[in-house]
Amino acid sequence: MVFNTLSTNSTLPMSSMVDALLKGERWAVAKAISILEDDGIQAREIVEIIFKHSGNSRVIGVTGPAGAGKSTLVGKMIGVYRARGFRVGVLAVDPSSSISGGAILGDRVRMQEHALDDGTYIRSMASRGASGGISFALRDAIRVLDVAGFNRIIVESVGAGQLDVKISSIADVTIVVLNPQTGDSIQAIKAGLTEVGDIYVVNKADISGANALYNDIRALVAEGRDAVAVLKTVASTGKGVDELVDAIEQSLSRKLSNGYKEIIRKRVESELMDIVFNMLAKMVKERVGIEHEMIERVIAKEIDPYKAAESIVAKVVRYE
Ligand SMILES: Nc1nc2c(ncn2[C@@H]2O[C@H](COP(=O)(O)OP(=O)(O)OP(=O)(O)O)[C@@H](O)[C@H]2O)c(=O)[nH]1
Ligand SMILES: [Mg+2]
Repeated sequence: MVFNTLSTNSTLPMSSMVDALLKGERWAVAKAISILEDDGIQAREIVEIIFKHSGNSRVIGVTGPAGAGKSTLVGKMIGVYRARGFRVGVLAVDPSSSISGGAILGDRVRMQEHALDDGTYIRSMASRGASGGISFALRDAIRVLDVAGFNRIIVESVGAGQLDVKISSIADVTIVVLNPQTGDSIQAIKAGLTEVGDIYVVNKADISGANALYNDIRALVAEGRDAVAVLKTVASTGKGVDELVDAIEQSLSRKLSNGYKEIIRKRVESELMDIVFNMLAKMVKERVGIEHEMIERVIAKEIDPYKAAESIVAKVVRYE
């Protein structure tokens, strides 16, 4: 089944693309991620083939409020990592891109000095339409970059509620970027970002208010958590980015030598749970649907919504 053609307008076999992917060829990376975003049968085939080769790269999540300077910072991180001999993949998760392409363009511009470097691959990802949620395509795109030899993979996402939590469950190290300009920085921290970050970055340290924010964050994250770093950067000039990469690498080695198996176990559990929920949701939608009659019965108060849902679920799932 592995040797199907890639698409109707391409005669290239899947095996050639995967061979090229394992050699780190960019066109194959691009093609594979596009197939994943399309979410068809070929997406499953790619994962089936590459999965056993994956797991060699470390994933760095970069999150925080809009405009914090994440993309600028990631651009500078690429430079530091390249200078240290790493190959860097960047996935910019862009939840708004279905509405506007502006953010994607902005990211490209900010990171474009690396666009011609073979050791760097930058890609914006829109959320996957039909099956809901970016996490499936994102996890698999990380695997694609991983097997293509990008040994540091940076995932940028706007800190907007649930997605932050997802990023921290996918990334090995999570960086929360804040800045003194946006008044929502402390709000963001109070809203739960304190639990997800391994490293907090006060970016735009060149503007006033940076020290106060730095002190606030230190006070907030210090409570009850070990090994959390708080750093200041000026992403636009690169100041502090070497130190940030040091902190990331320290955090990675600490995790790898202490409790990493448990992290992986939890990550696999949460991925399986996501896939199972998604499969069940699809089965309900495609095979059963919600019958008109059932809706009428709920409206008529003949049956409560939970009883109605139970009878629908029972049509799909039979307990063994
Ligand atoms: N003064 C100053 N400006 C910065 C710094 N870093 C980034 N900026 C500016 O802040 C603006 C937003 O930067 P981005 O890198 O696009 O921020 P972002 O967090 O990726 O934004 P979204 O992806 O839209 O959430 C840009 O105009 C940058 O030039 C910094 O350290 N100091
Ligand atoms: Mg950005």
